[in-house]
Amino acid sequence: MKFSRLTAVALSLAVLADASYVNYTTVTGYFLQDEATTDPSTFDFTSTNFGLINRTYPIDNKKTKNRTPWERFYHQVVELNRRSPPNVDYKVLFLGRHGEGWHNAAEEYYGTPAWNCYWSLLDGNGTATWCDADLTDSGIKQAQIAHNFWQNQLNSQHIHPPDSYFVSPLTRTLRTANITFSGLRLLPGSTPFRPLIKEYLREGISLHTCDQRRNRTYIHSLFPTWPIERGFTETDELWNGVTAETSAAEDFRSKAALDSIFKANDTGLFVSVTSHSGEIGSLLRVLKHRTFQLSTGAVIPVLVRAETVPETRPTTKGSWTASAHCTAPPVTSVQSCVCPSTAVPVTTPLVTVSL
Ligand SMILES: *[C@@H]1O[C@H](CO)[C@@H](O)[C@H](O)[C@H]1NC(C)=O
Ligand SMILES: *[C@@H]1O[C@H](CO)[C@@H](O)[C@H](O)[C@H]1NC(C)=O
Ligand SMILES: *[C@@H]1O[C@H](CO)[C@@H](O)[C@H](O)[C@H]1NC(C)=O
Ligand SMILES: *[C@@H]1O[C@H](CO)[C@@H](O)[C@H](O)[C@H]1NC(C)=O
Ligand SMILES: *[C@@H]1O[C@H](CO)[C@@H](O)[C@H](O)[C@H]1NC(C)=O
Ligand SMILES: CC(=O)N[C@H]1CO[C@H](CO)[C@@H](O)[C@@H]1O
Repeated sequence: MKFSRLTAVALSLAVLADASYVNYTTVTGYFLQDEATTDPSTFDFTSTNFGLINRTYPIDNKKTKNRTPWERFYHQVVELNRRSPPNVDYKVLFLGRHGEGWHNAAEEYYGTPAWNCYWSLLDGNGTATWCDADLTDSGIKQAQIAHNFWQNQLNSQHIHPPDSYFVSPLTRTLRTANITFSGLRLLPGSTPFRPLIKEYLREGISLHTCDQRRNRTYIHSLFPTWPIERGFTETDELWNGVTAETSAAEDFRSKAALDSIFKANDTGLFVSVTSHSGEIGSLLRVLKHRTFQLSTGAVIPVLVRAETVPETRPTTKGSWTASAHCTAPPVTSVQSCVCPSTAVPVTTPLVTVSL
C-alpha cells in the first residue's frame, strides 16, 4: 500500500518537473532586508514598517501622493502583475518565525555544542519538554508583539492583510500563528484567518526531537477549524531520530511548498507563512534572497518574482545523513562537545517518544 502511494507521488513529481519549472527570484529595492547595508542581527521589523522602503514608484501620481507607503507598494505589486507576461507572477511573502520555544531555551541553557551533540536528542530534562516544543512565556509575548504590530500596521499604514495563510505543523508555529493572527480587526472583505497546515513548511529535520511532529489527530484537535493539506499523514513519516535532511534535501521540499503556494489560484498577492529559523533560511535560498537570520518571533517580507519556464530541471531530492552523537551527557562543551566516551553515529533514537 505504502509503496504504491509513494511511487504515485514520485511519478507525479517527475511529470510536473518535465512540464515546467518555476524559477524564483527576490525583487530587491523595496525592503531594507534586501540591502547589503542592513545588519540582520540588529534589525527590528517593528520599528521600520516591516522594512518597507519609503520610496516613490513610476505609477505614483497626484491621486496616490497622500497614500501610505504600504498602500502605494500594494498598488505597485498589482501593477507588476498586470504588466507581466502570463508565466510571471509576483507575490509578497511574509515569512514569520515562531516565538521562543522550550528547545530554544534549552539550547541557550546547555550551550549549542552540548545541545547538538546530546540534549537535543532527548525529549526534555524533567523540568522542560522540548520534543515538538511549545512556546515559552517569552515566546507567547513575542507572538503578541507580532499581533499588535500587524494591528498597528493595519490601522495606521493601511497595510493589505494577508490574502492567504500557511503554517508548519509543529506546535510552536501553530500557536504562534494563532496568537499573531486571531482577533485582528480587518476591513470587511479581508480573508479570514484560517491557515492551511503544510508538512513541507516544517523545520529542517535533524535528529533533534524538536523536529518531530505530532500526529494529525492531535494537530486537528488543537485547531479544529484549520484546514490540513491533502495527503498529510496521521503519523510523522519523515523524522526518524537517526538521519538528518541535508540543506539540498530541505531546499528541494521548500521549493515544492512554494510551487504549491504559487500554483494555487486563490492565494492572492500577500501570503503569510509561519515557519522556523532553518526552514525560512531554506525558503530564502530557494527565493535567491540574501541570508537573513531571524530572531524568534521576527517576520520578513519578500517580494517574489516567479517565472514558469517550460524546461526540465534535475529533480535530485538531496540526501539524508547520519552523524555522531554522545550517548550520555557530554563532559564539557565550552568550545566544542566532548563526549564521556567516543561519539558514535546514532543508529537508533536515544529516546522513543510516542507523539
Ligand atoms: C532565473 O531568473 C533569473 C532572473 O531572471 C535569471 O538570472 C536566472 O538565470 C534564471 N534561472 C533559471 C534556472 O532559469
Ligand atoms: C514617506 O515619505 C514621504 C515623502 O518623503 C513622507 O511625506 C511620508 O511622511 C513618509 N511616510 C512614512 C510613513 O515615513
Ligand atoms: C531544563 O532545561 C531548562 C531550560 O530549558 C532549564 O531552565 C532547567 O533548569 C533544566 N532543568 C534541569 C533539571 O536541568
Ligand atoms: C487555476 O485557474 C485556471 C484558469 O481559471 C485553471 O485552468 C486551473 O485549473 C486552476 N488551477 C488550480 C490549481 O485550481
Ligand atoms: C496522537 O497523539 C496523541 C497526543 O500526542 C496521543 O495521545 C494519541 O494516542 C495519538 N494517536 C495515535 C493514533 O497515535
Ligand atoms: C482556533 C483556536 O484555538 N483559536 C484560539 C487562538 O488564540 C486565541 C487567543 O489569542 C483564542 O481565543 C482562540 O480560541
